[in-house]
Amino acid sequence: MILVYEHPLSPYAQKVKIALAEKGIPFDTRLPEAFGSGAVRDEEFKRDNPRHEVPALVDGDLHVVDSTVILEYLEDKFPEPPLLPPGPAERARVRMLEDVMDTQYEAINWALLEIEGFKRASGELRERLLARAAGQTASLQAWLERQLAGRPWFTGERFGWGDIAVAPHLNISAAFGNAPRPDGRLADWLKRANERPSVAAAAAAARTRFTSGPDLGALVASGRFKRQYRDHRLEWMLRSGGLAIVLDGIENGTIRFGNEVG
Ligand SMILES: N[C@@H](CCC(=O)N[C@@H](CS)C(=O)NCC(=O)O)C(=O)O
Repeated sequence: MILVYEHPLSPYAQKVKIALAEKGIPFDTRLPEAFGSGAVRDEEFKRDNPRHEVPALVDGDLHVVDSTVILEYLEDKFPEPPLLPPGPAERARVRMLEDVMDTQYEAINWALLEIEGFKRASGELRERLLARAAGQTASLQAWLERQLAGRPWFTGERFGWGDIAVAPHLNISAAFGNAPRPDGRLADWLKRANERPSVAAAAAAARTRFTSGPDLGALVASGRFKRQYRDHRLEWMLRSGGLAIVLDGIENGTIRFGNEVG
Protein backbone atom coordinates (compact mmCIF):
# COMPACT_ATOMS: atom_id res chain seq x y z
CA MET A 1 0.00 0.00 0.00
CA ILE A 2 1.27 3.47 -0.86
CA LEU A 3 2.09 5.63 2.17
CA VAL A 4 1.88 9.43 2.17
CA TYR A 5 3.65 11.39 4.89
CA GLU A 6 1.52 14.47 5.26
CA HIS A 7 0.05 17.25 7.35
CA PRO A 8 -3.65 18.01 6.74
CA LEU A 9 -2.98 21.77 6.53
CA SER A 10 -0.29 21.39 3.87
CA PRO A 11 -1.68 22.40 0.46
CA TYR A 12 1.14 20.36 -1.13
CA ALA A 13 0.08 17.23 0.75
CA GLN A 14 -3.53 17.94 -0.22
CA LYS A 15 -2.53 17.94 -3.90
CA VAL A 16 -1.10 14.44 -3.52
CA LYS A 17 -4.11 13.07 -1.62
CA ILE A 18 -6.51 14.51 -4.22
CA ALA A 19 -4.48 13.07 -7.12
CA LEU A 20 -4.39 9.61 -5.53
CA ALA A 21 -8.13 9.71 -4.86
CA GLU A 22 -8.90 10.87 -8.41
CA LYS A 23 -6.88 7.96 -9.77
CA GLY A 24 -8.61 5.54 -7.41
CA ILE A 25 -5.35 4.42 -5.75
CA PRO A 26 -5.71 3.33 -2.11
CA PHE A 27 -3.17 4.87 0.29
CA ASP A 28 -2.31 5.24 3.96
CA THR A 29 -1.29 8.54 5.53
CA ARG A 30 1.08 9.35 8.37
CA LEU A 31 1.69 12.65 10.17
CA PRO A 32 5.31 12.62 11.41
CA GLU A 33 5.45 13.24 15.17
CA ALA A 34 6.28 16.86 16.10
CA PHE A 35 6.16 17.81 12.41
CA GLY A 36 6.72 21.53 11.77
CA SER A 37 8.48 22.15 15.08
CA GLY A 38 12.00 21.81 13.69
CA ALA A 39 12.55 18.76 15.93
CA VAL A 40 10.46 16.18 14.11
CA ARG A 41 10.53 12.77 15.80
CA ASP A 42 10.21 10.19 13.03
CA GLU A 43 13.52 8.62 12.05
CA GLU A 44 12.03 6.68 9.17
CA PHE A 45 10.54 9.85 7.70
CA LYS A 46 13.81 11.77 8.03
CA ARG A 47 16.04 9.01 6.68
CA ASP A 48 14.64 9.01 3.17
CA ASN A 49 13.59 12.63 3.00
CA PRO A 50 16.63 14.89 3.33
CA ARG A 51 14.55 18.09 3.36
CA HIS A 52 12.26 16.69 6.09
CA GLU A 53 9.24 18.04 4.22
CA VAL A 54 5.73 16.77 3.56
CA PRO A 55 4.40 15.42 1.32
CA ALA A 56 6.60 12.38 0.86
CA LEU A 57 5.33 9.26 -0.86
CA VAL A 58 6.58 5.74 -0.18
CA ASP A 59 5.82 3.08 -2.78
CA GLY A 60 7.62 -0.14 -1.84
CA ASP A 61 11.32 0.75 -1.67
CA LEU A 62 10.83 4.01 -3.51
CA HIS A 63 10.63 7.36 -1.68
CA VAL A 64 9.46 10.38 -3.65
CA VAL A 65 9.40 13.93 -2.28
CA ASP A 66 7.94 17.20 -3.59
CA SER A 67 4.28 17.37 -4.58
CA THR A 68 4.98 18.10 -8.25
CA VAL A 69 7.48 15.25 -8.57
CA ILE A 70 4.99 12.95 -6.79
CA LEU A 71 2.20 13.93 -9.20
CA GLU A 72 4.55 13.26 -12.14
CA TYR A 73 5.39 9.85 -10.64
CA LEU A 74 1.73 8.96 -10.19
CA GLU A 75 0.89 10.06 -13.74
CA ASP A 76 3.74 7.91 -15.12
CA LYS A 77 2.97 4.84 -13.03
CA PHE A 78 -0.84 5.03 -13.10
CA PRO A 79 -1.69 6.76 -16.40
CA GLU A 80 -5.45 6.11 -16.14
CA PRO A 81 -7.38 8.30 -15.68
CA PRO A 82 -4.94 10.96 -16.91
CA LEU A 83 -4.72 14.13 -14.83
CA LEU A 84 -2.70 16.15 -17.34
CA PRO A 85 -4.50 17.49 -20.43
CA PRO A 86 -3.54 16.15 -23.87
CA GLY A 87 -0.87 17.97 -25.90
CA PRO A 88 2.41 19.65 -24.95
CA ALA A 89 1.08 23.23 -25.03
CA GLU A 90 -1.82 22.51 -22.67
CA ARG A 91 0.45 20.53 -20.36
CA ALA A 92 2.90 23.41 -20.23
CA ARG A 93 0.06 25.82 -19.42
CA VAL A 94 -1.13 23.66 -16.52
CA ARG A 95 2.40 23.22 -15.16
CA MET A 96 3.02 26.98 -15.25
CA LEU A 97 -0.24 27.53 -13.37
CA GLU A 98 0.85 25.02 -10.74
CA ASP A 99 4.17 26.80 -10.34
CA VAL A 100 2.50 30.16 -9.62
CA MET A 101 0.12 28.54 -7.13
CA ASP A 102 2.88 26.66 -5.29
CA THR A 103 5.13 29.70 -4.97
CA GLN A 104 3.53 33.16 -5.09
CA TYR A 105 0.01 32.16 -4.11
CA GLU A 106 0.97 29.74 -1.37
CA ALA A 107 3.27 32.29 0.26
CA ILE A 108 0.32 34.57 0.99
CA ASN A 109 -1.67 31.89 2.81
CA TRP A 110 1.42 30.74 4.68
CA ALA A 111 1.94 34.34 5.84
CA LEU A 112 -1.67 34.58 6.99
CA LEU A 113 -1.14 31.51 9.17
CA GLU A 114 1.99 33.12 10.58
CA ILE A 115 0.11 36.31 11.41
CA GLU A 116 -3.27 34.98 12.54
CA GLY A 117 -2.40 31.44 13.71
CA PHE A 118 1.11 31.84 15.08
CA LYS A 119 0.40 35.43 16.22
CA ARG A 120 3.53 36.93 14.71
CA ALA A 121 2.10 40.44 14.40
CA SER A 122 -0.32 42.70 16.22
CA GLY A 123 -1.66 46.25 15.96
CA GLU A 124 -0.68 48.38 12.98
CA LEU A 125 1.81 45.83 11.57
CA ARG A 126 -0.85 43.12 11.60
CA GLU A 127 -3.38 45.39 9.87
CA ARG A 128 -0.84 46.38 7.21
CA LEU A 129 0.23 42.79 6.47
CA LEU A 130 -3.36 41.52 6.34
CA ALA A 131 -4.27 44.31 3.87
CA ARG A 132 -1.23 43.45 1.72
CA ALA A 133 -2.21 39.76 1.71
CA ALA A 134 -5.82 40.56 0.78
CA GLY A 135 -4.67 42.82 -2.10
CA GLN A 136 -2.21 40.23 -3.45
CA THR A 137 -4.86 37.49 -3.20
CA ALA A 138 -7.39 39.62 -5.11
CA SER A 139 -4.89 40.25 -7.96
CA LEU A 140 -3.95 36.59 -8.22
CA GLN A 141 -7.61 35.58 -8.17
CA ALA A 142 -8.33 38.04 -11.00
CA TRP A 143 -5.50 36.35 -12.92
CA LEU A 144 -7.02 32.93 -12.19
CA GLU A 145 -10.42 34.17 -13.31
CA ARG A 146 -8.88 35.05 -16.69
CA GLN A 147 -7.40 31.52 -16.94
CA LEU A 148 -10.92 30.11 -16.76
CA ALA A 149 -12.17 32.14 -19.76
CA GLY A 150 -13.47 29.62 -22.30
CA ARG A 151 -12.76 26.49 -20.25
CA PRO A 152 -14.84 24.86 -17.47
CA TRP A 153 -11.82 23.56 -15.55
CA PHE A 154 -8.24 24.80 -15.14
CA THR A 155 -7.12 21.57 -16.83
CA GLY A 156 -9.46 22.15 -19.80
CA GLU A 157 -12.58 20.12 -20.52
CA ARG A 158 -12.05 17.82 -17.51
CA PHE A 159 -11.09 18.19 -13.88
CA GLY A 160 -7.39 17.34 -13.49
CA TRP A 161 -3.90 18.53 -12.61
CA GLY A 162 -4.57 22.26 -13.00
CA ASP A 163 -7.59 22.05 -10.69
CA ILE A 164 -5.71 19.94 -8.15
CA ALA A 165 -3.01 22.62 -8.17
CA VAL A 166 -5.48 25.43 -7.43
CA ALA A 167 -8.22 24.00 -5.16
CA PRO A 168 -6.28 23.51 -1.88
CA HIS A 169 -4.86 27.05 -2.02
CA LEU A 170 -8.26 28.61 -2.79
CA ASN A 171 -9.93 26.76 0.09
CA ILE A 172 -7.24 28.05 2.46
CA SER A 173 -7.77 31.61 1.15
CA ALA A 174 -11.50 31.27 1.80
CA ALA A 175 -10.79 30.10 5.37
CA PHE A 176 -8.79 33.31 5.89
CA GLY A 177 -11.64 35.48 4.54
CA ASN A 178 -10.16 35.89 1.04
CA ALA A 179 -12.71 33.85 -0.95
CA PRO A 180 -13.15 34.64 -4.66
CA ARG A 181 -15.82 37.25 -5.46
CA PRO A 182 -19.13 35.36 -5.31
CA ASP A 183 -20.43 36.32 -8.77
CA GLY A 184 -17.34 35.27 -10.74
CA ARG A 185 -16.17 32.23 -12.72
CA LEU A 186 -13.61 31.38 -10.03
CA ALA A 187 -16.23 31.10 -7.27
CA ASP A 188 -18.36 28.92 -9.52
CA TRP A 189 -15.33 26.73 -10.30
CA LEU A 190 -14.45 26.41 -6.59
CA LYS A 191 -17.98 25.29 -5.77
CA ARG A 192 -17.82 22.58 -8.48
CA ALA A 193 -14.31 21.51 -7.41
CA ASN A 194 -15.43 21.16 -3.78
CA GLU A 195 -18.27 18.87 -4.88
CA ARG A 196 -15.69 16.26 -5.86
CA PRO A 197 -15.18 13.73 -3.03
CA SER A 198 -11.36 13.94 -3.46
CA VAL A 199 -11.25 17.71 -2.86
CA ALA A 200 -13.97 17.65 -0.19
CA ALA A 201 -12.07 15.03 1.86
CA ALA A 202 -8.79 16.99 1.82
CA ALA A 203 -10.59 20.23 2.70
CA ALA A 204 -12.53 18.58 5.55
CA ALA A 205 -9.31 17.15 7.07
CA ALA A 206 -7.72 20.61 6.93
CA ARG A 207 -10.75 22.24 8.60
CA THR A 208 -10.77 19.64 11.38
CA ARG A 209 -7.07 20.17 12.06
CA PHE A 210 -7.42 23.96 12.00
CA THR A 211 -10.30 24.03 14.46
CA SER A 212 -9.15 21.25 16.81
CA GLY A 213 -5.35 21.56 16.61
CA PRO A 214 -3.10 23.01 19.33
CA ASP A 215 -2.90 26.75 20.20
CA LEU A 216 -0.28 27.74 17.61
CA GLY A 217 0.57 31.12 19.12
CA ALA A 218 1.33 29.48 22.47
CA LEU A 219 3.50 26.84 20.79
CA VAL A 220 5.74 29.47 19.19
CA ALA A 221 5.81 31.62 22.34
CA SER A 222 6.94 28.59 24.39
CA GLY A 223 10.06 28.31 22.19
CA ARG A 224 9.30 24.65 21.47
CA PHE A 225 8.16 25.32 17.94
CA LYS A 226 10.45 26.91 15.37
CA ARG A 227 8.73 27.72 12.10
CA GLN A 228 10.50 27.19 8.82
CA TYR A 229 11.08 30.37 6.78
CA ARG A 230 12.36 29.55 3.31
CA ASP A 231 12.04 30.24 -0.40
CA HIS A 232 8.95 32.19 -1.52
CA ARG A 233 7.64 32.33 2.06
CA LEU A 234 10.65 34.16 3.38
CA GLU A 235 10.49 36.44 0.35
CA TRP A 236 6.85 37.25 1.15
CA MET A 237 7.76 38.46 4.63
CA LEU A 238 10.59 40.61 3.30
CA ARG A 239 8.74 42.11 0.34
CA SER A 240 5.47 42.70 2.17
CA GLY A 241 6.86 44.60 5.14
CA GLY A 242 7.50 41.78 7.63
CA LEU A 243 11.28 42.15 8.03
CA ALA A 244 10.79 42.93 11.74
CA ILE A 245 9.03 39.57 12.19
CA VAL A 246 11.95 37.72 10.62
CA LEU A 247 14.54 39.55 12.71
CA ASP A 248 12.53 39.02 15.88
CA GLY A 249 12.11 35.30 15.10
CA ILE A 250 15.84 34.84 14.51
CA GLU A 251 16.69 36.70 17.71
CA ASN A 252 14.21 34.69 19.79
CA GLY A 253 14.93 31.35 18.10
CA THR A 254 11.37 30.87 16.85
CA ILE A 255 12.37 30.78 13.18
CA ARG A 256 14.58 28.36 11.25
CA PHE A 257 15.51 27.97 7.60
CA GLY A 258 15.29 24.95 5.24
CA ASN A 259 16.96 21.74 6.35
CA GLU A 260 20.50 21.54 4.93
CA VAL A 261 20.74 18.44 2.76
CA GLY A 262 23.88 16.33 3.09
N1 LIG B 1 8.03 22.09 -2.97
C1 LIG B 1 7.50 21.24 -1.93
C2 LIG B 1 7.12 22.09 -0.75
C3 LIG B 1 6.67 21.26 0.44
C4 LIG B 1 6.61 22.08 1.72
O1 LIG B 1 7.02 23.23 1.79
N2 LIG B 1 6.05 21.48 2.77
C5 LIG B 1 6.02 22.12 4.08
C6 LIG B 1 4.66 21.94 4.71
S1 LIG B 1 3.41 22.86 3.84
C7 LIG B 1 7.05 21.43 4.95
O2 LIG B 1 7.19 20.23 4.88
N3 LIG B 1 7.77 22.18 5.81
C8 LIG B 1 8.75 21.61 6.69
C9 LIG B 1 8.66 22.12 8.10
O3 LIG B 1 7.81 22.97 8.39
O4 LIG B 1 9.43 21.63 8.90
C10 LIG B 1 6.31 20.46 -2.49
O5 LIG B 1 5.71 20.88 -3.49
O6 LIG B 1 6.00 19.39 -1.93
